Amino acid sequence: LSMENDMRRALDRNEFILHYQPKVNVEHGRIASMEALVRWQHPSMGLVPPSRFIPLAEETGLIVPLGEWVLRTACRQNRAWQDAGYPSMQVAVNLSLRQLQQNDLVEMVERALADAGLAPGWLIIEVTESVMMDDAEETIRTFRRLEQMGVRIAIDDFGTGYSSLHYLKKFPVHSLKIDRSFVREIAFNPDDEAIAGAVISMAEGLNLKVVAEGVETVEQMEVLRALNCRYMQGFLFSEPAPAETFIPLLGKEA
Ligand code: G
Ligand code: G
Ligand code: NA
Ligand code: MN
Repeated sequence: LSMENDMRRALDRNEFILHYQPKVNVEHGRIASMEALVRWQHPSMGLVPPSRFIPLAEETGLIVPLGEWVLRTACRQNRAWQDAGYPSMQVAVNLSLRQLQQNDLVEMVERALADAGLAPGWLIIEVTESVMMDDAEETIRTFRRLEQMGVRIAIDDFGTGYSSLHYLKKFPVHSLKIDRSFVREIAFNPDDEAIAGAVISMAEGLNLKVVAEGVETVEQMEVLRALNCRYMQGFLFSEPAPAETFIPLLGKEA
């Protein structure tokens, strides 16, 4: 309960911050998008990772106002990068099931984009397969409205849930993120290589983009590249870091 109260206060006191982790297009090495990942800058505990507070935020419903703050902040940051003249990048935000169950989610997203002055096509919403399992008809309607608005939808941690293939047919999905558990041993485990290869071929056939998550070594990158994986994310390129960290990396457009 004290943690819950702490979190409520933390929202008012602006103790949450966003880090960003790039997804890189390995064909030319440029950043295709930035994923926003929330952290809690706690006055006494220091930087608290989302694994320590997102589950409680979901249970208590605090994820709704927290998630709105994340979305608004990420959209504003992306607009600021555009205004500063950096090469175009999309911004990705993770959404919990609890947020998708809000009747006004679509309006909330619309307002966040409008207030930031960001066109919907710059926003990617990341959801896990488990989100798609819940009350599928209602969720599909929500996703259709988001997609009609121009927002892009990514399936996070792809391959760790179930019914993935069925839901791929029914949901307006634009990209798949291959879960890091398939990437970790990909350089020496032929099974992981086969699974990643199959996901990439399927995605090509379905016209979906594929992002490999958790790429930490050059060897992993090379195996994935040979499988035609164009987008990668992981410590090899960058850890999640505050927005300012990327200023020297981004380079201005000519
Ligand atoms: O950044 P880190 O690896 O600690 O993230 C751990 C988990 O927290 C990831 O699964 C990530 O998707 C989730 N997460 C990070 N930021 C957010 C957020 O803003 N909203 C939601 N719902 N989940 C987030
Ligand atoms: O579930 P989700 O994909 O949203 O989780 C994102 C989290 O994964 C980030 O918070 C980040 O800390 C972690 N992460 C990102 N890249 C790597 C990586 O290369 N290796 C490992 N082990 N974790 C990573
Ligand atoms: Na994610
Ligand atoms: Mn993921």
